[in-house]
Amino acid sequence: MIKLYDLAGADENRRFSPYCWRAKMALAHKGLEAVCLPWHFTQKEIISFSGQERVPVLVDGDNTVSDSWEIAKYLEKEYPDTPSLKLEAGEVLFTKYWVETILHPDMLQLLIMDIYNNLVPEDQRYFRESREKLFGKTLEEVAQNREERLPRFQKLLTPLRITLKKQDFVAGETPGFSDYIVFGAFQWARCISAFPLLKTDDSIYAWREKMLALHDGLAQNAVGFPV
Ligand SMILES: N[C@@H](CCC(=O)N[C@@H](CS)C(=O)NCC(=O)O)C(=O)O
Repeated sequence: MIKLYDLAGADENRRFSPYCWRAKMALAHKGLEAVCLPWHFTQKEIISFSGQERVPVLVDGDNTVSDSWEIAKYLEKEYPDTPSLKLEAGEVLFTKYWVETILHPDMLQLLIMDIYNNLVPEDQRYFRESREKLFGKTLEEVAQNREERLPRFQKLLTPLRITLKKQDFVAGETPGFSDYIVFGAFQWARCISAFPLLKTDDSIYAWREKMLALHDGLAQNAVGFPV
């Protein structure tokens, strides 16, 4: 059975990493079963065999693959007879870097206290120290007045919003890895925070509903907040 090391909160069933969600959705897309092992930020030694310190880490027989993008490429190569993640479209890379450099950093600032509040105590210490260093201010300062920053975040989503008015999925008529990349961000929010990021009449909200329902409601059924 494939194993996936998956970031967990103080509640071991709260699995909120956007990158791990990419991998879990990709596995489900291909109909591959995997056991998702809970992992905490500070349990670096548990994944040291992978030669790096982040999750997701996938273990498939003798093969160990870390990094969600490498995992997607690995699954395409090793399981060619399963539904494609449509990685060959060059735009997937654009989606990846847009999400990682624009969407995630903004979202992190909106969610930062919710993330902190849902971690085990050792991870709280680590998260506070590492993220306060990153931002040059306290977590509380980063989180201040988030309601006021929501319109800016909404504006950031405009290209995605228009695209999803014109087509069902980011990848076109059917979902692909680019959908999982974007969805990972929204599922991160949904698993960790009750703060609503999307309005119900938004095309992104409608798309997220479809994504939640995919693969027998894999993401819908995850521990989180139904916002
Ligand atoms: N480029 C990696 C990024 C993975 C990543 O940053 N994972 C986070 C969890 S969301 C992590 O393990 N962080 C460990 C840390 O901050 O120490 C990927 O695409 O998988």
